[in-house]
Amino acid sequence: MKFITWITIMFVLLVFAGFIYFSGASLNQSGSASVDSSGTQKVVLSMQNGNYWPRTITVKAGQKVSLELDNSIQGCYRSFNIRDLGVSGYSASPSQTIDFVPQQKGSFRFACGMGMGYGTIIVD
Ligand SMILES: [Cu+2]
Repeated sequence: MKFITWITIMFVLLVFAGFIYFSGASLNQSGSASVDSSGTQKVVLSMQNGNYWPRTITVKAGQKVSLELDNSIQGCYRSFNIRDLGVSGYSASPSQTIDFVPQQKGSFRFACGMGMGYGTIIVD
């Protein structure tokens, strides 16, 4: 085989390995809230592979959380519940955020209205 063929094969393998590495990394990434000037923790959820993404969000206790469900989220997934924190809301559009102040530290399950979409919120 010609040298140039080997170079091409190596290059393709490298790009492929890089793709696997980075797609894996982004799937494992968990969402942290960004905090605005008023101290509100902003979290944006979207939809990926039939569930919320990111699947794990981390917030601080005692500080307001403003949760946005972006345009990729449809139907029943727009109702958002964290039962153990007493949060139950419906967002008709992304601008209608679900706001709450998590007081209790711990790891809690969040879910849509019927429980098909779910994830974990870590309050610390
Ligand atoms: Cu649902």
